Amino acid sequence: MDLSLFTVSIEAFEVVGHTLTLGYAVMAASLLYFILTKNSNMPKYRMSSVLSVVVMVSALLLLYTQKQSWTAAYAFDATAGKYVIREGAELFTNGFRYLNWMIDVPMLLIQILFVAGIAGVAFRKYLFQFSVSGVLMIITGYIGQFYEPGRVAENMTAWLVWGFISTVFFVWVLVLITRVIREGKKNMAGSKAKGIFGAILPLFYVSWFLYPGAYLMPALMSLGVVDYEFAIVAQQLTYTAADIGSKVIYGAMLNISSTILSNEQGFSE
Ligand code: RET
Repeated sequence: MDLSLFTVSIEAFEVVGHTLTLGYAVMAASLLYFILTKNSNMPKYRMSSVLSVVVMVSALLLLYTQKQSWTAAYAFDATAGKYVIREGAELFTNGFRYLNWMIDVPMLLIQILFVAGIAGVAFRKYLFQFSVSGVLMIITGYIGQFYEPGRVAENMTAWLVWGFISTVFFVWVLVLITRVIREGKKNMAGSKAKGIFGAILPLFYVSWFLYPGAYLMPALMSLGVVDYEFAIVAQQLTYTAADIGSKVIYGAMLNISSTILSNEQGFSE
């Protein structure tokens, strides 16, 4: 295997390191935000904040290990003036992310049900469908990423087929979330929370689509459009932006909606 193909410039190495650090710093700060604002909401909405806390802790740990894994995988080569894969060390992998999503994806999908005011049979139905579609989307994508172009076990067909199966479950998630947000807006008729709650839909679409986008990036490298360094930097930047959107901004919008709804129902801390 020609390791010289897998070199990264000093700038690229640092940008990825800084981005991953920013990622876990944001999760740490947001963890405090969700804990400290939980009681501004009526008890019936608080489970949404609790689930944001679960998501923050799990993402914080993941992004921290992701940063450690990045630093451990490369060594500086003074002759070349670049970072090269450190022989004998573990390779940098995105695999841990997928396992983190297995926890976070169902939590993120379920937390909105509390704010949308979905209860009873409908709640149980969404809980079940969100868990099944979310987990299957991640497991199939996890299998696919082992075959990612640029990896030792690279296999374009297997990578695309598993990615496609995962996309089918992703479409199911999108159908469900669109329905939940529509029902939530109906339940918020006449409330000031409706606007911000409704704005979650475009945020959701943009931030969740970034994940399959990042999955596809190594293909650009295989096709010769970009090099290894560009693909890996773009992928980590995309994942970080997606993580901040889908976990932190999403959670904050749910929290603000809950606080407005609580105040309108006469609740004060
Ligand atoms: C994969 C594989 C390729 C096809 C598709 C994917 C979708 C991933 C998504 C992940 C969302 C993750 C979130 C994590 C938050 O913690 C698995 C990359 C469609 C949508 C929101």
